Amino acid sequence: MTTTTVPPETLAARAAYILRGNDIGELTTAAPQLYPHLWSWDAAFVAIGLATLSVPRAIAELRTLLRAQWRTGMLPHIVFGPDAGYFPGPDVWDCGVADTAPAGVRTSGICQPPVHAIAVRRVLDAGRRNGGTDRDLAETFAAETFDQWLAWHRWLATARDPAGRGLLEIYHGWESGMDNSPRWDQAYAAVVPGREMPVGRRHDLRHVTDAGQRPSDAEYQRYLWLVHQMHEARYDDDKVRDTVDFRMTDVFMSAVAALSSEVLAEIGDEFGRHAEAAELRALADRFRAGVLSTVSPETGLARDEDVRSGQRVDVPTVGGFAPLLCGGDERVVARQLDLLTGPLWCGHPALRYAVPPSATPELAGFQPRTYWRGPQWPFMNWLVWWTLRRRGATGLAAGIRTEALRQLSDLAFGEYYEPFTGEALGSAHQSWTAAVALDWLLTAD
Ligand code: 9WN
Repeated sequence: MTTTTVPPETLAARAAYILRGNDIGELTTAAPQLYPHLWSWDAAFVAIGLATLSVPRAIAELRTLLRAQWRTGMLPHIVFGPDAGYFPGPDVWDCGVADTAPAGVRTSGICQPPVHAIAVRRVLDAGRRNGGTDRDLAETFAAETFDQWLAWHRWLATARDPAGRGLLEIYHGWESGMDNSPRWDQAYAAVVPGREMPVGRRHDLRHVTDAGQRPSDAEYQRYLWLVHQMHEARYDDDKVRDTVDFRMTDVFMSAVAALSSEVLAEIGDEFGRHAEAAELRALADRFRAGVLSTVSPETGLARDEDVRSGQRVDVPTVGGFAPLLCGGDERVVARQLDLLTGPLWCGHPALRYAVPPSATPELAGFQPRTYWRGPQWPFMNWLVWWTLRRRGATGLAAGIRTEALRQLSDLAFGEYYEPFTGEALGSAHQSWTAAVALDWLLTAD
């Protein structure tokens, strides 16, 4: 059945064309102009989309990310390609000051949510479905790289959850992938740059139709100050934790870690890595318990915490749906499903498409055109769809898929969308947007 206003084959062909166009060899840029490099969690979704076209190419994308793995196990949030057009670029990050940075590749010094095991699962499934060489390549890839993904999860569990609370800490809003979400406003308000930061070097504002779609210069002052502080600490995990002015637990990242640890455990079992699979399941339990411990009895949403003050953040953003991703308590999940479909979220009467906005339209300070302060993000729709299906909520998942594809039928493949009008915003031809469309349209299960 056609679920879009353009034929699905047109949408798929266009999405494939965009991914191909953003492919610069060993990496697919997150977007052609705004983001001319590889971003960690984008690369996972990109690989999921690429797997529908070419299993070897999907594997190559993930291998590029893995080549940039730090000796600690961290997967960096950016792997820089040859293009100079992004700020802050490799000169600002200057990761050579760190003892543990990888050799021969330029990266940033922070991380992003660990969605990668889902990509490995999807690539493996695609290879097995196709059979022949694709199966061999995908199985070899999963077996060969298992230890690297495991190292990544172990690093998160130790460096980012030092007290074993089941809640991952982040030291920059960029690490959440939801850079200027209202989730972080309180924390950023307390970040006072010690000197003027070079925001004049920003490239991003040249690539959007109006500056209001991006974070402000005042926000960038703080973003750059935190990078400066991490650089001063030589990106040493312990030193960064003790010195940086932003130290938050991130419930959404913790839920992603629980989900991915569970997925990686399944892969481990398939390849006879039973001890490691058990370790990963224990991690999944730990992160799940951590996320559930933050759920507000009043709102039903999970809450981040300022580690220094112990203060919880009661701001209704999509991050609060962390328990939907990781599960663990049927009553909490049932309440979240009601919330998600209700009038504050996907069922809000003014939404053009019934997919989750990045913040509820009822939030004071909701901004429908600004980045993580209101717009809907297609990759997020895919992640919610995938986890809902995994948890058996197939009807609801199908509804999200239908609405998300309708939203993409303008063929712009926007970075994010204005929730009331459906206008594509931010970058056009965003890779992970094209990738999730391909997966929805070309993968049968
Ligand atoms: C900073 C690439 C990335 C995404 C993030 C999104 C945005 C970068 C930026 O773009 O962040 O990392 O410059 O705004 O917030 O989720 O991975 O698409």
